[in-house]
Amino acid sequence: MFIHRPNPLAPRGGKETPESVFRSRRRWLQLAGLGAVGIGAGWGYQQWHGYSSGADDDVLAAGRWTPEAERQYAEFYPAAKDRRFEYGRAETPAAEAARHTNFYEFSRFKWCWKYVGSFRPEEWTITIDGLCRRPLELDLAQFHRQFRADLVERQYRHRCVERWAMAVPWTGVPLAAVLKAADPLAQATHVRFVSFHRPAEAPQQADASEFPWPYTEGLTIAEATNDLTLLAVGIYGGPLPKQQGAPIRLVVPWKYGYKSIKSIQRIELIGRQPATFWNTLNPRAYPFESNVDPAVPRPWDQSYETMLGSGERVLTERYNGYERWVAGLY
Ligand SMILES: Nc1nc2c(c(=O)[nH]1)N[C@H]1C(S)=C(S)[C@@H](COP(=O)(O)O)O[C@H]1N2
Ligand SMILES: [Mo]
Repeated sequence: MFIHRPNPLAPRGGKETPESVFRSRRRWLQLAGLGAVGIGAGWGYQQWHGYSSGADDDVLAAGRWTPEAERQYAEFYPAAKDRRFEYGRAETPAAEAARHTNFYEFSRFKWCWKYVGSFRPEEWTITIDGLCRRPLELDLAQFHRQFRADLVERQYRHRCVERWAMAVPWTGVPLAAVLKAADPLAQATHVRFVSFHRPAEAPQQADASEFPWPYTEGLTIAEATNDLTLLAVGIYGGPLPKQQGAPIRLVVPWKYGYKSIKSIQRIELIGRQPATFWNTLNPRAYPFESNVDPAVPRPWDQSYETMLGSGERVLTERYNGYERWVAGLY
């Protein structure tokens, strides 16, 4: 059985969450006097400025790999379109998806593109091991070559628990194909994903006291091998921008965004439910399963979402509208 291990690194009683940081700050401001309102206005301006400053070209340029690496992987794009999947709404502009990101290794704010300059996703090894007969250890080029025939482009919606959403075309390999290559043992009930730990490249990792690095996530084996579950290496017909989880990330579109772990180094087949990053910090706000579902109570309302770029509000659907694909799992 999985036993919750309290996280010794979690600040302020482990209540730190992306939303509550802002909420508690706002509450505090309401109680303070005029001076504090002034500080609040400055903080608000800094947020707005940090988000809005930067031309689309700068946002996209910040995320690019070295020119040599971009040349090396160009042959894999565009991948064959998998026409079974459609957004059902307008596509999010590439620059808007790259401008507003969650990537706590780089920043607790949304303009992570400003902090990825030192990140080197080209130098990467991905390991698939644990309860399997054929563990794999592949550098990025080997990964692309081995799974070339499985590469597809798919239109998916993405829904963050903070209520922002996007609709983007990923390029990737169904995770089922990668796990099959490792030949899982029958005892493997769950899959654990581990992100990188490079404090010299990721500014927020240099401060080890705040978060339990590296970022980790998990799925059941049935979820991991569901048709929808994708290991993405690209977006908008090219390699993933650094701030969007280069060089390889998970995409599970029927779950809240934090399940879609970025910049994965290890995929481990295990026989128990693993501890995960946000669940360790706040199990009540971030349960292990975390399917998008407006009917499941959360610390804040999940009935609607706001599209990046257009600002359009859309009612949230159960399983993010992917019920047809995943209802059999639950
Ligand atoms: N390693 C890592 N993966 C991560 C996160 C993170 O902070 N670190 N944030 C998650 C959250 S909360 C969301 S909503 C998505 C955001 O993906 P995007 O920024 O590419 O839109 O990535 C998820 N994967
Ligand atoms: Mo998120």
